This record gives sequence, structure tokens and C-alpha cells, in this order.
Amino acid sequence: RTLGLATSDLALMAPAQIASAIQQRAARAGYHLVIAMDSGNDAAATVNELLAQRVDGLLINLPLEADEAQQIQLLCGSKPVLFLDVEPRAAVAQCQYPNESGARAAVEHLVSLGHRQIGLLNGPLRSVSARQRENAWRQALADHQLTPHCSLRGDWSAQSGYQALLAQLPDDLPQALLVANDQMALGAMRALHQYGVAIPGEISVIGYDDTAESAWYQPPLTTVRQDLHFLGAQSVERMLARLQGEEASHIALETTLVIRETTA
Ligand code: IPT
Repeated sequence: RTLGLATSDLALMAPAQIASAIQQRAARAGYHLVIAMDSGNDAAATVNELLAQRVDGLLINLPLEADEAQQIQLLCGSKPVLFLDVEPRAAVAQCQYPNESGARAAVEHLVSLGHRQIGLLNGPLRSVSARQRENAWRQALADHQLTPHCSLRGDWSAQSGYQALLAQLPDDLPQALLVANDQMALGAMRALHQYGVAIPGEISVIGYDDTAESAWYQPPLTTVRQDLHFLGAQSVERMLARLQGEEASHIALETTLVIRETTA
């Protein structure tokens, strides 16, 4: 009995921690897990790798638009497929955290601290989750009659966060920065340290994900927590239910705000 996982780059912390949780939960149920990593931006090819290995069900943690997900679903025929990073309006089975409420909670936290100039460091726009986090940031600012201060972009890696901040420094920093994932926040904080900008004294930084490392940043990172271990376990349980012909019970996933020491 085998499950397949198609995943984005496992050099990234969130997909790696999700994959780890999936593997553990699958093993506990007596399932072997086959992983195919998409490095070439070709979701169909990655899914075909799994199908060639005769998996019983597929978990897809690749950023997909609705039509792409529907095509993957067709490709998989009668095998159950569950999507972990898909445009929510897609007519496919999904298991994912809402991005809008998470990013909104981050902005509300910054506003409640008195910040008015709130910038964004976002992930790549081909990621539906990145676009949703950005939309929610804009909308939450507008709801407070605030205008976006700066909108920077990286590729989810720490290095890209570092470079994005270096391009913005030394002047024109916002009072607070929402970073669309913790890894980019790590790089951003490194650039701020390098320029002697105090966190949170001169700028507040809030991340997104709460990966296992985020409590160990200096200072420890305030962030929007997606419980990645729970997501992985939950996605396997939903898949097992489908394989046993059960109606998949729908448990709504919610992010939570974890306030540590990078916001004030
Ligand atoms: C999303 C992470 O939040 C982000 O940090 C990055 O790792 C991205 O995945 C990679 O695709 S989590 C995803 C399940 C929406």
C-alpha cells in the first residue's frame, strides 16, 4: 500500500516539514510513501512519476491554479487526489490553511501596535498562496485607510529575503514588515542587523509559517502559524478515509498568531 506525494522544493522548510509529517502519519497507517519533487515547474510530469509507481492515492503540495489542478485530477483517473496548495475555488479535494485570514491577522497585530507604514515582502507571484497573502495585506490596510508602504518580492528562500531588503536599505524602511514566510524573514533580519536597524525597536517584523526554527531566530520571530505537522497528518487522514470509501470529514484548518519578540 503506497501513497504518493508531489511536492515543491524540499530545500524549503515548509514543504519539508509537511512532507516529514505526511511520511510519519502514512507509516503509522502502514503505508509506504513515494515522493516526487517538482524542480522543473512541470506538475503533470511530477504526478506522472508517481502514477508510474502505482500509488494508491496522491497528495499534491504544488502551487496550482484551478485549471491546472483539474487537469491533474483528470490525469489521476479514479485514484483519490488531495491538493494542499491550490486556488480554493478549484473543484478538487483540498486540505489547506486559509491565507487571507492569516495575513489579515498579521496586519491587525501590526496596526494594533500603532504602525501605519506597513510593507510586504512576498513570495513568488506564481504561487496562489503568495498572491492571497498579498491581497489580504492590501485589503486589511485599506480597511484601516492605510496605503501599502512597499511591496518587495523574493522566492521564499532566506537569501532572496536578504537581497530584497538590501535593495530597500538603508533608507525608506516601513515601521513594520509582513514577510510572507519565515525563511525570507530570516534573510530580511540578517540585512537589517547588518545595517544596525533594531528589531523591533526601529522596525517590527512578522513572518508566516512558524516552521520549527522560527522560535530560534534572534530575536525569536513573531509569525503566523500554520501547524505544518497537523496539516501533514490531517491530509493523510483525509486520504485514508477516501481510500476506505468514507466521506471525507471536513476539518477547517485555521492559522494562529504567535507573538514572540520581533514585533512591538
Ligand atoms: C507555503 C509556505 O508558506 C511557504 O513558506 C513556501 O514554503 C511555500 O509553501 C512553498 O510552496 S505552505 C503551502 C502549503 C501553501
